[in-house]
Amino acid sequence: MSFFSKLMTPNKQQKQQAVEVTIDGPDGKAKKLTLYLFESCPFCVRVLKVIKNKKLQLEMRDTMKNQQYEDELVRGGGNSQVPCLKITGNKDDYWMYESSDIIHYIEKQFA
Ligand SMILES: N[C@@H](CCC(=O)N[C@@H](CS)C(=O)NCC(=O)O)C(=O)O
Repeated sequence: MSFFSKLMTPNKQQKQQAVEVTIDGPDGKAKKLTLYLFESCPFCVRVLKVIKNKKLQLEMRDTMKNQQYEDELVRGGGNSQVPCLKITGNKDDYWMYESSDIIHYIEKQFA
């Protein structure tokens, strides 16, 4: 199993402790998080390490392995750059680019 696959796959203990990744928005409604990424991207690995440390189970979409994910990233976020965190709200989706912004957001939401 590659280092990347290990980061993508929670172990048994982490599965038991895993936090379901929905957060409350300012409107009190849950929001869903989806991470767009691909394996050879070092910025994605930085984000994955934080997700792993926080024991979060996010939906991951590999844009290299699945053209449909690449298309939805470009259509929705306007750019094919990864990592990108999609924050699904009730009305609008927010597409957050930049690994440092994503890490900051996750650290803040799951402190
Ligand atoms: N400053 C960005 C850099 C991200 C970046 O360069 N991602 C590369 C992969 S490692 C990428 O998506 N390149 C393809 C593209 O920009 O369309 C970050 O920290 O997230």
